[in-house]
Amino acid sequence: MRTDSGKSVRLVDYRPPDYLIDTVDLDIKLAPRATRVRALLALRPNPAGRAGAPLILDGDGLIAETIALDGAVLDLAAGFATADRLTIEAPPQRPFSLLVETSLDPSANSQLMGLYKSGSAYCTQCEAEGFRRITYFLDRPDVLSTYTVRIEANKAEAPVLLANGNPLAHGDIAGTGNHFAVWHDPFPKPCYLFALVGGDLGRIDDRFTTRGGRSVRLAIYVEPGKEAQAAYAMDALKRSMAWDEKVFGREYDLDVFNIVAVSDFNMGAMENKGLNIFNDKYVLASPQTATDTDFAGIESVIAHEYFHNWTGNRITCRDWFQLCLKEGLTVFRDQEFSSDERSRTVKRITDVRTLRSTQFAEDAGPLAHSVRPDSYREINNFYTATVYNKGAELIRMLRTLIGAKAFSAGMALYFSRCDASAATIEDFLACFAESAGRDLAHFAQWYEQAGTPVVTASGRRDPVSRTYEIHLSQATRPTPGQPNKRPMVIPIALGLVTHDGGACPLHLAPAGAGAVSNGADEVARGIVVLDEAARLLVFHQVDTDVVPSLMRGFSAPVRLEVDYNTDQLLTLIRHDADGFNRWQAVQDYATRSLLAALARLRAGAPASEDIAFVDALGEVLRGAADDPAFVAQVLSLPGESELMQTIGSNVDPDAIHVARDDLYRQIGRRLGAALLSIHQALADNGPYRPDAANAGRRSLRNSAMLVYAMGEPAAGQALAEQQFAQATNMTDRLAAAQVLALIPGAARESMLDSFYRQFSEDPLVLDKWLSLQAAIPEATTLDRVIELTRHPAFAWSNPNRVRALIGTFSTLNPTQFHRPDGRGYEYLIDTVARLDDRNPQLAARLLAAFRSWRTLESGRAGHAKAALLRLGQWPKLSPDVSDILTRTLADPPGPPH
Ligand code: B3K
Ligand code: ZN
Repeated sequence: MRTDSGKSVRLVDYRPPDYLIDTVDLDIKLAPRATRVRALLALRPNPAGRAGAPLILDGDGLIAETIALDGAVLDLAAGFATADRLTIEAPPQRPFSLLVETSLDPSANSQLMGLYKSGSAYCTQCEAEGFRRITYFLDRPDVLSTYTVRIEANKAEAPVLLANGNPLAHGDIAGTGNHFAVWHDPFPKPCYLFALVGGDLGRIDDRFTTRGGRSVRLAIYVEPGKEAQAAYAMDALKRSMAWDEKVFGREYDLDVFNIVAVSDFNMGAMENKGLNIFNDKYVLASPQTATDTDFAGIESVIAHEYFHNWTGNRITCRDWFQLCLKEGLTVFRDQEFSSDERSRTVKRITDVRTLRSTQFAEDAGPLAHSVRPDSYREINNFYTATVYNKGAELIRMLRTLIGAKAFSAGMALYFSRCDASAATIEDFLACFAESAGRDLAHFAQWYEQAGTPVVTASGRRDPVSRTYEIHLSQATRPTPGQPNKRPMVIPIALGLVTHDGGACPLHLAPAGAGAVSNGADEVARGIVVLDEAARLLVFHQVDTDVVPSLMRGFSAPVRLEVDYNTDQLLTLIRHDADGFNRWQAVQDYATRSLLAALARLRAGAPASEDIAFVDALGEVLRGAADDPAFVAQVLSLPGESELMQTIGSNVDPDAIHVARDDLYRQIGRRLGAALLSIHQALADNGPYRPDAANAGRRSLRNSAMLVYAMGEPAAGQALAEQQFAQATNMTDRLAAAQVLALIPGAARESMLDSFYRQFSEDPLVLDKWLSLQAAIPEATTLDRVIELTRHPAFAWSNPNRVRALIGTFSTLNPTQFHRPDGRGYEYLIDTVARLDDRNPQLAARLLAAFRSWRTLESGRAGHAKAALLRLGQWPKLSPDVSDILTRTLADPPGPPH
């Protein structure tokens, strides 16, 4: 394991590389314990670098066997090649070659970075800094090289040999049992996009003809026997390729596109040029093993990695500070793809739920950072919800601000101007400033300033002047390193909704002195822009009482606070033309009801029913037939983690859980008959299909069952038992299991037994079985989790297993992770410490579950702090864990000055 230097890398220190590497010839002989890597690099001084500078190549745990400069072998005894660097003090100031031979042990690579073995297959992961674990290199994204890769391996052990680009040659090596394959990638790329795979894999094939007539051979490689489970991924790939041509004008550029699914993988997938490597969770699916959510996840990750071919690979990042240039943009692209393939409103709702529960939480705590950070100690810790999900929101806001037409023109300009380069956020924004003819300097602050702005709005109608006034203001709380916040550019999509369901046309008065005026084009599109601390909007010709519907479609990543009364919320729930805001109004109403219940709980006052809220929900339920997937979202109350943030300080997770359960119980009781009839009416008949319409019906049916069971436990249990026994697909089976898991007793244990027996051969399904148990909100769960780590279904070496069990416990089971006795924290700290040696990236991810510890009530906060301090005493921590720990414990930012 690398030790922590404690040093930060800073954006302001960026300098172009002193040397460039034009071509890389790799010759790799795979063997489980001693893989030989021969790298021939064609180097030259970079005209933009410092003349005569030493050449310093990065390494990480390398053992050099031979090094030759321009063919002359250098004496390794001179000590210029250490485990983590190769230094040539005075390299030639003309093109020269460097030959490096290293020897690796893929079987011992438990970090899953560099070249490692997953099961019996060899595979690689190089982003962000894994290539330096294979050979010495300028391991930075602004060094672009053309790669030719020869792989040799025992033919029986690894009949499949893959690398980036197009296949050039392959053949047997007589008398050795070995064979080889040569691959060439004509597109210059940074080394983080390098990949190779060797193994005994099954595959499915297909073809895609691009708009320009290129016939591309597609293949997905999986563990032998699982080929049929890759069909949906292949379908998603072809749809992604067609969509990127249609919507962004992007065509694929190689003769082949290969995807390989492996079971040991630190994240979802990796976009290596022409050879995407996937966590098998995002490839394998069958109706019996995968839920509708899994199918949707596969569709979006397949699309995401494919879309990286242009946003990430053809145009890459100059340095890791620009990570959002590829990630935020590519998330935006995959969100748009899924919106077009499925329901746009429902997709938006689920994306915003994710943003609020992950990114808003990150932004409100010690790990807050800007979308483009300005310093890092360990880059792997910056693959965050802020870079990815908030990064995507910034692209969406940009499109909202400048309009779809200027946005597409800006994208087209970006693709043509920045192709084959390593670009920055400034390069990207310049294209849109040009296409829209606008200065985007103020907008660019979204990339620099961390924290979630709070927008406050209040409205009032004056019947005499027939005007409606909206006072808008914004403020952002301090975040680490940023005590003083500036106002941001916030596009607010809005409408005025009348109580009988009409829409009032928007006649916005010209802005008064000192205010920023709104472009007529924006108002016509229903957009106003708040770019100062406060703004007063005056709408004319408002002849009837209206309710402002603000931030339609969630037009900016902010928290909106509006002083609606319940009548106004009901008007929005009934009549808002914007589906997102109809859903949001229910969420707001529910939050209000839950906060009131919490206040009563704190005051020791008796619980009371919120009949008005439940009846409002009942009204939405009556329209269930029109849009089941939407109604399922309406039935799902704000999550516990979201409520913890809304409360913000002195948080008691148990009280939140009690209040939320109680509201569900009220809904289940009062609307029981309606819920039950929805469950019956939507009973599946016909073969399983994963498309949005079918999935939407299942989602409403299963939400109805869950809420019904909250209100009527005995009848609900019977219903769930029956559904569990009769289910013909995993969506329905797991939904029933989730209901049963909440009810203590023999039925639960027998369900778990039967689930295990049925799927004991399928690790991805057993992950669901582990998660089901880790999420039980009962005091015995921690012991159950500890017990399960000794179960044959569990393995510390596999990130999916660890996340399914420990990740679920620490992030999706708030009452038990935040046990009042602190044992949940102690356990997570022990786990992080034990995993750190083996897989620091995974350990650091788990540790991030502590990010909201300061918002907890003092007893829990004290236990959390003690556990974190104990980890600090550990003799040796990786840079990954040490970085998260230091930031989590740092003093909170002071008030603005
Ligand atoms: N680019 C990769 C993530 C790499 C993470 C490195 N720690 C997957 C993706 O975002 O597409
Ligand atoms: Zn990505």
